[in-house]
Amino acid sequence: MGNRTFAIIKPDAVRNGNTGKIYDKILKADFKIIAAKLLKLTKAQAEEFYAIHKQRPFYDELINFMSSGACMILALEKDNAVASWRETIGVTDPKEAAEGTIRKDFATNVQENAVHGSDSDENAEKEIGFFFTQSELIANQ
Ligand code: IDP
Ligand code: MG
Repeated sequence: MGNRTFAIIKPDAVRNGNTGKIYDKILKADFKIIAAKLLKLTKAQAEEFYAIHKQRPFYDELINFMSSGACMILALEKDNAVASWRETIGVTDPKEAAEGTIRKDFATNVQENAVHGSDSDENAEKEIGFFFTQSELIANQ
């Protein structure tokens, strides 16, 4: 199991002033933030990041949403990071998400669901590499 994952605090959560509260959840769940940047994605960046969902009916809306405002882009470190972060954020649809998860507490709906989390070690490394250079990752804190 890898010890890094990739997270986004999505535009709905940044817009609603929830960045700080979500940072608190990240740190209380014992993740280290090893890189962070505030970024308004271009449509092209959002399209490439979510290319895997191109065939899904919500793709165009998702691209519009993800490029609609600032995102907080994060690389996180913890043992078993991918699974642990997925557990911390909860399932995609906040109506189904467990109590205390970030999506349960901060998501608006299945699309505007506050945060992203990688779904595998391989994708975590790809996603980190998409947004951060190697020298921006502050390891061994
Ligand atoms: P995940 O973020 O929990 O991994 P995915 O299935 O990978 O969920 O979907 C990526 C993102 O696409 C979701 O986080 C959400 O923003 C959006 N999305 C997923 N399913 C739907 C849907 O049924 N309607 C609208 N948006 C959706
Ligand atoms: Mg996913």
